[in-house]
Amino acid sequence: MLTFYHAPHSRSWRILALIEEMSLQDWVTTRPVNIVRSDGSGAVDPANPHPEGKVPLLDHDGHLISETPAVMIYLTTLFPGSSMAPAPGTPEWGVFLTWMCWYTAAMEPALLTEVAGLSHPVFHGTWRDAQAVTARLHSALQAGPWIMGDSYSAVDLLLHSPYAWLPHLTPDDPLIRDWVARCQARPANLATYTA
Ligand SMILES: N[C@@H](CCC(=O)N[C@@H](CS)C(=O)NCC(=O)O)C(=O)O
Repeated sequence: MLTFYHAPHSRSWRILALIEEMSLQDWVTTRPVNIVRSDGSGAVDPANPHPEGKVPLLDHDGHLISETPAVMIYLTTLFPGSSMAPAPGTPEWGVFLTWMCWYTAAMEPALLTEVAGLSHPVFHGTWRDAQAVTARLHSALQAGPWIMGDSYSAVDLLLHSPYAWLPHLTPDDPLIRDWVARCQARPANLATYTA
């Protein structure tokens, strides 16, 4: 049994959107939970088994899978054959894994340090900065129309999400702005963004 723990207006909307894109609603039960918000509101929900009280979390028969890219990789591997990820084990899947890990190891930290107004040589040496993120996305989108080429995938869903959440961070780059708009126009994203 698969149970997805979700909090409205949080990072977990991306998993909700993936479930919608892959039509997994009959396989995954979504369970809304409370979380502590950055303004101090909310509370840790005793119904949420995440060890830190966070979302997203996927429970597969008692095994807990957290971290958004891990949940995305897990679901697209468990249910292969959708357009949201290349077939597991192929070279294209290796590229897919690279983008998933790059998001969590470089893109999100770079954008968050920018939001926090912080810079440090150690940060730059590890995850670079927002300009480097822009350059990497621009380069990938030159072939386009999606990050991995012809087909929208979980990579687009994940990588456009900080710009959907914090639009002022979107670089003034037509390739990136148009891609973000195309991602946001996906019916699954429109249906789940505020859910
Ligand atoms: N690196 C995690 C971050 C998860 C995360 O921080 N989620 C926030 C919601 S946006 C949360 O659950 N916060 C509750 C808390 O900090 O207690 C991921 O990408 O899945």
